[in-house]
Amino acid sequence: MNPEAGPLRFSLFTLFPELLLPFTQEALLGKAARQGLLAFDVIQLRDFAGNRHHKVDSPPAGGGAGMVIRVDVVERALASLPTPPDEVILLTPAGQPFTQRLAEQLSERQHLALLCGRYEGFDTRVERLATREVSIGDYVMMGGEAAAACIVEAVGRLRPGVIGDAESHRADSFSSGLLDYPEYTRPPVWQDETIPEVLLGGNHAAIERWRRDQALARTLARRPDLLPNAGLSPEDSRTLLALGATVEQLQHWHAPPPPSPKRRRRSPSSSPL
Ligand code: 6GU
Repeated sequence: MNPEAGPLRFSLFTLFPELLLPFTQEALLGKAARQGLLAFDVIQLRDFAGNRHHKVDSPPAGGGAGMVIRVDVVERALASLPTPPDEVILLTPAGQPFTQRLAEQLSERQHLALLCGRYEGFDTRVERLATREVSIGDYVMMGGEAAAACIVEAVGRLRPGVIGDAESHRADSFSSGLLDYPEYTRPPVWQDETIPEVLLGGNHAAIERWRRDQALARTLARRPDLLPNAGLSPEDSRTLLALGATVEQLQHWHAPPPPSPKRRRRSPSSSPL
């Protein structure tokens, strides 16, 4: 990526700016903003209510509980940006799952707008103002702010210079598609648990192989669903067999992943929604 392109800008639209400000001001994201690597605007949706009471919501058409955020408010809020963003991301549990792959794609953009809902949600016509809808997992939260914080954290750290070399190396280790290997530091013995000999021996090739094997063992035990996309080498396969994986499982993990629903061709008989 071209660092001349300037900072990655996040425009975060919310009814609760105080929830998001710390993520944009503290720790590594705050430092990156001060260095000009990232830029944040936290924008109060209420400022675009267009009425004296700053009211952004109305009861749902057709009746029912709760309140719904008006589409015209969101339209005016987005129109207030000096330039149109590359993406307008609507945060909703009904969105596409947020993954490391999507984080990588978003980190290549220059300007991302994120829309955080509250209450019963947005008028569905807000979808027409969005380039995509994103969910951070299969559970329901009371608003999109925590999801926006997750996205800013995962995307921001992928921009050059935002995290140090050490962490950047670890990032590669997750991007490998496996869970991370375990780390140890002083003291050498704690509650009868010692640091593995290999880590104290200074044989860097042996340490590298041990870490790969640990990553494979943890992924096999905790998240076997990640293995089909992990790009396993023949040596990895031997390790997994030794760890108790079956030949059938290995064949499954080496099979090319199924086509994504978007790319699969619709058969003439399959009916649309
Ligand atoms: Cl993006 N918003 C809300 N309210 N709940 C969620 C979510 C988003 N992603 C998972 N659960």
